[in-house]
Amino acid sequence: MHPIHQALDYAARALGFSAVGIADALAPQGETLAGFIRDGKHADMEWMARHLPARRNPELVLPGVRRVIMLTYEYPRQDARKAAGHIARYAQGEDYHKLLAGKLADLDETLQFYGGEQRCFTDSGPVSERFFAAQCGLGWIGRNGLLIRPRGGSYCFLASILTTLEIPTTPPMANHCGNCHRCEQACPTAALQNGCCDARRCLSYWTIEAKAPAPAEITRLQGESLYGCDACQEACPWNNTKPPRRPDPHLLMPAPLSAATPARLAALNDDEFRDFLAGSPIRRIGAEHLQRNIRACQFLNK
Ligand code: B12
Ligand code: SF4
Ligand code: SF4
Repeated sequence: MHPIHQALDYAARALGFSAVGIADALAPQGETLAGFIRDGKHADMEWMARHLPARRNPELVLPGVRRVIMLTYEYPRQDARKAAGHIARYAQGEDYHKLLAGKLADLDETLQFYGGEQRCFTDSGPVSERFFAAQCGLGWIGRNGLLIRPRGGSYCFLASILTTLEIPTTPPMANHCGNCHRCEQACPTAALQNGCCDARRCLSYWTIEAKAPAPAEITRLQGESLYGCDACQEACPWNNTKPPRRPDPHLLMPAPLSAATPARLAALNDDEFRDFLAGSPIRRIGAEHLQRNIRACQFLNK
């Protein structure tokens, strides 16, 4: 292993990351993302169209960039609210953007020591995180569109560090989906086609990102999704393999949230909502959107 890769790997694992890979920043990304936007599959997330030039050319994000260092960080697999409305596993605990930003800043310092200039992101910038994660062999892109690891499955965050350092790259891995189509079959809204999720049909989009209320065609399929959706991950056999390390306790759901009934959550006014969900990624959707999601959960309204 190259000495910089070795130092990075050591530091990253000490900070709780489960894997590190190194991709060529200028590897051709193909037309998948441009086609996704051209077909309107990004729904009203117009920032995706704005980010397209930078996504396709990381030089616009960091001039002189040579590598994209990709990292995985485990989140919990258990569903802490089983019968009280589903909250996506990634969002059960503290806001991962904040949790990982400090850790990435530490890795940035390590790389500065070797003379590198860096920009760090986790779901927070114009970087094709799944593409680079697959490119450097952290896993493959499954039919649910997510990065799947042979040891660990898909329940992990991806984080990226663009760097000017020219560290040797790590090779991609073969796709192991085979003839399996379980994720497509499990998706309640038929949002998955050809390994890509159409945001216009995805419950994660409608319960988290959408500004407008979901159409009746979607809400009638919403089931128990209060915030996000994990159906295409729950169905994946690779999520039954042993995770590479224990999830960070900061990402576990706090007891008051796991105990809160939908009626209690729906009754929170704006101020109470902000207090109750302080530190949680759920906070950013606001009380009104959560109330809308709760009203649409037929299973909770029986
Ligand atoms: C926009 C977005 C969404 C949107 C749109 C979903 C979508 N279709 O991508 C919505 C809100 C619906 C969403 C939902 C979810 N998301 Co999201 N999302 C993103 C975000 C910000 C951008 C993704 C994007 O650009 N999508 C458009 C597709 C076309 O582009 P792409 O994902 O980069 O895919 C590339 C590769 O697939 C590649 N590719 C595919 N096939 C081929 C073939 C060839 C030959 C080549 C060359 C390339 C190629 O090309 C694409 C372009 O680079 C990323 C963070 C990031 N910056 O990457 C997180 C991210 C993908 N989301 C994440 C998560 C966890 C989720 C949810 C599971 C959350 C939940 N539980 O509710 C769901 C899962 C939905 C699903 N099945 O995809 C994680 C995924 C972690 C993982 N293990 O893969 C990410 C990486 C955030 C993070 N940093 O951890 N998400
Ligand atoms: S997150 Fe839910 S709605 Fe979206 S693609 Fe996966 S299963 Fe379908
Ligand atoms: S459920 Fe099957 S097809 Fe879907 S991502 Fe997992 S292995 Fe691939």
